[in-house]
Amino acid sequence: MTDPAAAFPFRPLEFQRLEPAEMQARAQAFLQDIARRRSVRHFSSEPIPAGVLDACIEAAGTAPSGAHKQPWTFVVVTDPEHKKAIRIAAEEEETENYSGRMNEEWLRDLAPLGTTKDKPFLEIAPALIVAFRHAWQIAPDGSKQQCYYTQESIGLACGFLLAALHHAGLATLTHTPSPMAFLSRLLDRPDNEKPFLLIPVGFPSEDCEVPDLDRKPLDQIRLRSKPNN
Ligand code: IYR
Repeated sequence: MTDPAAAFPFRPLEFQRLEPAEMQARAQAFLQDIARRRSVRHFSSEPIPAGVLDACIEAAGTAPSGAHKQPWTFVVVTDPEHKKAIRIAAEEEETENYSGRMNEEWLRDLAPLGTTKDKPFLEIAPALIVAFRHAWQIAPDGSKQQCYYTQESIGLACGFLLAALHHAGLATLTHTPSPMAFLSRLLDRPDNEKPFLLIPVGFPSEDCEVPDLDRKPLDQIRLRSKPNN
């Protein structure tokens, strides 16, 4: 008799057990750091040191995914002509969005952010990372393979990516100039890859300002379940 599990070996978990005081210190340190991340719309054109984006994308690729399909591709755009083409196409979509596709409530909700159809940051930021979600995958033999929970999976990977980029000292924006089919065309991605998020990355401009927003306090976002009796 063959053991079916033998075909899929396990290996010991590498887990770092910490003292409670160290756990508290690290939890607080991470909170202090990530709380300083803001969506940035005013970048300088200063280039990003070599290797930093690759390490952050590798970190994104450690995210959990449905059936471990890793249904993602991250395209790094630094070429000025590519960035310009993306800006032109994004502004075409945003012109439609701001002049009718978004309703009045949506426009009112955006007012505090100060956004408009104009997206100069798409050309000024030194890099754009475009995250593509794999709706399905093609096996080496050419057959079509299912993927699972792809929205959740790519969302998690993008969360890891934003945290990694911030941790590495970079500013980011989560930008969705929808519909984003133009990104598939301009970046020549196959049919199974759907544009999910456009992330301008770089350093903030000297005079960069961000909206004066507050975050929900812990009491509003963390509830405790009550025992039934
Ligand atoms: N995509 C547009 C509009 C926009 C929509 C939401 I929801 C935002 O949180 C921010 C902007 C734009 O980028 O201007």
